[in-house]
Amino acid sequence: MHHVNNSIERAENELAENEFARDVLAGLSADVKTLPSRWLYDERGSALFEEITKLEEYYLTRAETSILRDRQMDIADFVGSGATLVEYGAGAGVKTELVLAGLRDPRGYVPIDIADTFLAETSKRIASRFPSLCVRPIERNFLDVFEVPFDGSGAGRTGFFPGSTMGNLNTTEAQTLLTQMGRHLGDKGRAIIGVDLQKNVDKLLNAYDDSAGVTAAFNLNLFARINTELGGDFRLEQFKHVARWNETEKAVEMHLVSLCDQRVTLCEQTFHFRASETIHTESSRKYTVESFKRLVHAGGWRVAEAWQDGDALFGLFGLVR
Ligand code: AVI
Repeated sequence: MHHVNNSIERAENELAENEFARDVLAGLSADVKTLPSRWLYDERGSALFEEITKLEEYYLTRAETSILRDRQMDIADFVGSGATLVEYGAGAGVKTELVLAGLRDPRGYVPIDIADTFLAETSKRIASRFPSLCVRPIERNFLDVFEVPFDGSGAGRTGFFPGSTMGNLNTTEAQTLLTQMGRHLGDKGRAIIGVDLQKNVDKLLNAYDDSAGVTAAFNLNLFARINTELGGDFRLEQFKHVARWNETEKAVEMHLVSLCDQRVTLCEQTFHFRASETIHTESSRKYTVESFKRLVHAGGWRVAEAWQDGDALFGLFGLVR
């Protein structure tokens, strides 16, 4: 049995690696080079992101946490009693505990995450803190299409998608997710989504190019990962992290800029980088209350509540169908 499990695990790893290789080869072959941001989160990338959330310049996590604290009772009223919380991209689940602690008689918690270690740890911690809660983890990429097997009537299902991760999705991905959430949570379903708000561009750019260089390390780690996992020969010191504001997209973009004319080989293919050429690695879209309303409307939802922190940096929205 152990032997079978090991080979299934190996096959799964190979599949995931191929997907990574496919994305990297396609992204670096394009005229305008890009790499999908989801590959930023290997073990080191996830640890660096954790560090980012504690930086002075990265106000997002603090602002959202303050809303969850200050509005704990309003959130509980919005969700209602006897609810099941379905979390999309659960991660470490710290914010979840704040929500669950405020809810009246919560019945279930369904964390959905592709990172199995996070998922197992979070599920265990939450189950021991809230012993009466039925915890049912689902190991999936929340952008895939899948079903959520619910117990009972399905009353009181509430989706939870904090952290402004919505901002990292392009419009099609965001619509697909909102539609899928509608299907999972039902006609009476509700959702709580946190997104970063538009503001002074310097403040935005500082949050994505901190003085300690943690975000730069987070971005450059993508090349380190390609070197380790795909046998690449990127010289990290020949690239530089840059954060840019894209006014049309209303997004902060992370790029890696080539500091000289150079070639990089991986998976037996060679790629040419001109001096100053950039590789786009992530977009973080920023919303206004109005633009967020339009986004969710197109995905079959309506904004019923709009909460903000005291400095109006971050928005937490309560959605109904
Ligand atoms: C995970 N996500 C919401 C972060 C963001 O703000 O877009 C990722 C990040 N990238 C650079 N710093 C943080």
